[in-house]
Amino acid sequence: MEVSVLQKLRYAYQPKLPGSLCREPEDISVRLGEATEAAADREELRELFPHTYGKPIATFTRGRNEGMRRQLRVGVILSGGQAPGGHNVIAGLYDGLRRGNEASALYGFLGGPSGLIKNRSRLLDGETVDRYRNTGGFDIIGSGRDKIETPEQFAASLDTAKGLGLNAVVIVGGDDSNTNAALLAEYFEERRAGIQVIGCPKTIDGDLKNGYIEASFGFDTACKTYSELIGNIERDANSAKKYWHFIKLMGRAASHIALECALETQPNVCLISEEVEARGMSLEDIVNQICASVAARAERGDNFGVVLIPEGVVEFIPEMGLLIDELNDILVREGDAFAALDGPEEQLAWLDRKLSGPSALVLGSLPPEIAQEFLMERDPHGNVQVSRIETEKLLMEMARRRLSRMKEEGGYRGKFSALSHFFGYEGRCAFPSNFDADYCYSLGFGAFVLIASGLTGYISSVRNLTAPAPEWVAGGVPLTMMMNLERRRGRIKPVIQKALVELLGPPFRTFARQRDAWAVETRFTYPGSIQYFGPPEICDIPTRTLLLERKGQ
Ligand code: FBP
Repeated sequence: MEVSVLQKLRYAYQPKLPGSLCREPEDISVRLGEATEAAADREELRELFPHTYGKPIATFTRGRNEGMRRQLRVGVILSGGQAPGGHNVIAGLYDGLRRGNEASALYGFLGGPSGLIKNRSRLLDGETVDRYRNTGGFDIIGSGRDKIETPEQFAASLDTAKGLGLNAVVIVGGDDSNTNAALLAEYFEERRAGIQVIGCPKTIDGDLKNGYIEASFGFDTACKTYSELIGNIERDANSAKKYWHFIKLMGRAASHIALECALETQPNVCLISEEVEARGMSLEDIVNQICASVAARAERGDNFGVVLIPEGVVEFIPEMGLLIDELNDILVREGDAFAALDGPEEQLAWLDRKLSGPSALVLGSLPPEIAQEFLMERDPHGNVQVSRIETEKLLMEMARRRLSRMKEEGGYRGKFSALSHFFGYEGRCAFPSNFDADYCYSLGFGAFVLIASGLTGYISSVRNLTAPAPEWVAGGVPLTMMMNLERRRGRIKPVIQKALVELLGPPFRTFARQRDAWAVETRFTYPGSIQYFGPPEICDIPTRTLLLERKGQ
């Protein structure tokens, strides 16, 4: 296999671990705190999780732990979208297991949760793991978005785990996948299967966090990759002085990625979906906001700029959110009738009759190619695939129309030439930054310690992340502690709460204080590329979001 020079050098990188894990395995023990409660809906969750509800928070500390030398068999699943650092979770887990006992074994389930359901796995040996250390991607075993949902799928998962003689399953995923981990842990406990389940917080979207999970892995690297690209575009815009760039950024629901990139690059406009919703902003309000910046800059002779758009924004614009909800309902209820229709025109005409008046109006007002994107297949969790809706093109086109009206009315005298971009997949498999490489390795190693200590229904956690790695605090947080009940696809379900951007939180407030100046002046900043080798102040620096959130505590 040919590898790049960087890949070769990254193989040799030894990720840093929290001090509590830098000991002989039998000297790493677990301190358990008080019993915990769920984030909300406590009584209902206590009933739904009678065997795993309310466990104490676990913190690793120095102390004798004979369990750490046990021979273990563990299976690992990478679930959902790729996020830089997944391979290091596996490397940390593998190294932990083998340091504990040379005879321990790690199986990787292929293609996500379906690997467990369908009994498709491979034994991961040292040589294989070495080929993936400190690299991006999930290709060591692949990933998938299937859910373990039906009684048959739970039973099949148990059969697979028993068949392989597993002591534990580790699920690396976002809020939905860790909800699945909680359900699986409860299912195994109820049946006294003796198989533990541990989760790991993954998602570039950054929305799996709370008082105990400071960040999901992959957010750091993805944001730094996008920020580099945005900075490059800003510099190009400032050099040529002739284009407005409309850049959509990944982040299915929350706008953490857009906000972090804005703090890093100081664009002229950055939409924050949570604010759009809180202020009840319509599509027209958003277009007006963008056009106000374009017109103000044109007055200064600056017919160029950069607009950042979180990909999830469409669902937060009240009239679009309503349209999506109605479409979701109709497509679930009358999916077969819809599928039988002959082509886009017929589909739109059929929907026009089914939708409420306001929603039919919104869908009808969209350019047909964009309207079509709202009808694409939902993901297995029932979510509309926002990464496939070209909001950046929609807003660009609407701004163009609005500006030409403003010109006719004498309110705008500039030139508007615009280009659109979507940065998403470019950032999900980058070589993990040192932060993500260290964080993920620690999460994986921590998952091993939780397993060796006999715990189940926990998510591996590493805290105090803005301090140098030796001062990080590692342990486990009970999954039920992060849960509440929510309506999903018409049914009330236990789920892990998604963390949206807090409009009173330090990252948003820092952005809001400066954005009026950015909208008019050229205050771009150019962060450049991720640095893997060099002084810690450039190589190990966490995201601004994390720094501001930790400072604000
Ligand atoms: P996860 O939450 O599963 O980590 O995935 C996040 C994400 O990258 C979103 O930002 C994006 O909307 C989505 O995945 C794209 O999904 P897909 O890879 O299925 O196209």
